[in-house]
Amino acid sequence: MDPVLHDLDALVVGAGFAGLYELHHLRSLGLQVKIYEEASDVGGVWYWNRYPGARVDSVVPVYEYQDEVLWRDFSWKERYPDWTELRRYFQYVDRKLDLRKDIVFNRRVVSATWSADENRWLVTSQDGSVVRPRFLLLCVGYATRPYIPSFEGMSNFKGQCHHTARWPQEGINLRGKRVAVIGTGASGVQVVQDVGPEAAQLTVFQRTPNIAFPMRQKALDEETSKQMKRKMYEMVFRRRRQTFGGHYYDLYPKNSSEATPEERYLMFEDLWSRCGGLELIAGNFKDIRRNQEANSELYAFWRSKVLDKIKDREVQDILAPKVPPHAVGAKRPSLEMGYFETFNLASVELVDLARNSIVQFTENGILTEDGRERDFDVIVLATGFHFLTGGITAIDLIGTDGMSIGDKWAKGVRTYLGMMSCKHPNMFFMYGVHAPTALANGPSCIEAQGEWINGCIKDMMDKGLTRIEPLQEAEEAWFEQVEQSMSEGLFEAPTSVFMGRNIPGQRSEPLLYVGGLPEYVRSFNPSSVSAMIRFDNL
Ligand code: N01
Repeated sequence: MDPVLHDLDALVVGAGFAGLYELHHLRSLGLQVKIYEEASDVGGVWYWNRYPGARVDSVVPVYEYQDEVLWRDFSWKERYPDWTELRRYFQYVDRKLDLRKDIVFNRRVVSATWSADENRWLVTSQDGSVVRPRFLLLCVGYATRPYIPSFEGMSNFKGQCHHTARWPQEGINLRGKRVAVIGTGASGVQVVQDVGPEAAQLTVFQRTPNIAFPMRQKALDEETSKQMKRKMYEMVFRRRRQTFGGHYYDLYPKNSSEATPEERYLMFEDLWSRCGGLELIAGNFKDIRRNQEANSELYAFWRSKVLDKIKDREVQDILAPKVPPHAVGAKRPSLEMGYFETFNLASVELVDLARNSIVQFTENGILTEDGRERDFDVIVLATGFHFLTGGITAIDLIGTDGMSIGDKWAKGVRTYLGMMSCKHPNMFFMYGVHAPTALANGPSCIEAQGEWINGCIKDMMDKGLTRIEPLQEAEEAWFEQVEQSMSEGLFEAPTSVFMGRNIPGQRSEPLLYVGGLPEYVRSFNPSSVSAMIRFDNL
């Protein structure tokens, strides 16, 4: 055990956007804080996700901290930065705020038990070390624990097989290789469009078509960056808290039902050609995720655009079928740069798993239902994550009732504001379950939550309070809001990650608050907070 860490005020788990924010801000409140990070460097998802083509789908400067000290002298090279740029940014933040001295890398937290005697968490790591912080902050992200389906014969495959979020840090040269990609979510789309042109053969195994929007990437030169900083940065940072998705643009303040078909078409066309990106959904009519008719029109519009990009009729039907796989926005839309055109290359093949499923992995590749075995050098598993809860339930977090959070949530996930759990005092989590998370820009959501959490901690310190914990009624009341927000929208999808349906056998239930960031932040209102939370001075 490290004796210096014995009486830590706060332990933060994870050194991504949320963890670094908490380290910096809690330190400035005078707390003794450390981060434990499983990886060997800062960056969180941007440490782990370094697969070919990995990049963020929020634009500069939305996807960065609002602190001027951090943006004044840092310039991005592209509107949508890739993983190398994001790593450069995290290194910059680390240096600028002198964070590293309080981060222990290569340390994975495995369990934590609340000690009622000490009013502290006893936190154990994989290396056997124990630390006893007053506060425990789980900044583990929402797409942390890779989901790897159990295909028969996986261990027989003699080539390389990697999940996108566990891509070898040294990279893999895929030029001239025979590559398979399983999964066509955001990660799969990015791998396909990046690897397609250089692989000798690329086979894409698709289960559900991806209603991907054009990214409209642009390079940023030094002069443009300077202008943006001078003219819009501060306004954008203020604006992001006011918008549904934490971006600078917002839903159009009119229902599609009040617009004529022509007006709707022109709106879609404008968003498509001028903006692209997530604005196609998050800048669209305010009821686009609620109105089936307008949503179907948007799908038909999207399909007509995408069909123009794909040459082969059969491939068109698989990538952009006439019948929508689900409503537009029921899953988080991915952004693409040449994804659909990649399938026009002679070396790229698409397998529709809905008609021809994977039977097993073999020594040399993959055997499908039609009896065909394809040989591969590398298989890429772009199969997603134990979304929203997986990073937290991976830690054995034992509450005051002796029950782990995993066992509690197995009966139905309950949280308070997506930040606290009853029976888990002095424990906070960020950018995860029951918050706007997957529908909101990361830094916008994290900074809003961080302000609230740090306010609670400061208040406790100022008043000499020892313990904070939400009441069970508070959790039930928040769950009702989560459930209601989702029931109002078109979120039905057979394998919805927002409902936990992407993992076979997992309970299907609302895991995301989809009421938008401003509504979410309004729920932090101090009068409801004091009524719903128990503070103790033991
Ligand atoms: O994961 P996903 P992801 N057999 O769960 C398929 C963020 N992100 O890593 O749709 C065959 O979306 C599954 O099929 P289906 C972003 O929030 C952001 O791509 O369930 N296929 C799906 O196609 C995103 O939402 C960025 O039918 C199987 C895919 O695997 C989140 O991370 C970049 C299967 C999983 O897609 C996760 O995206 C990357 C099976 N047994 C990620 N099981 C940017 O910022 C699953 N699939 C741009």
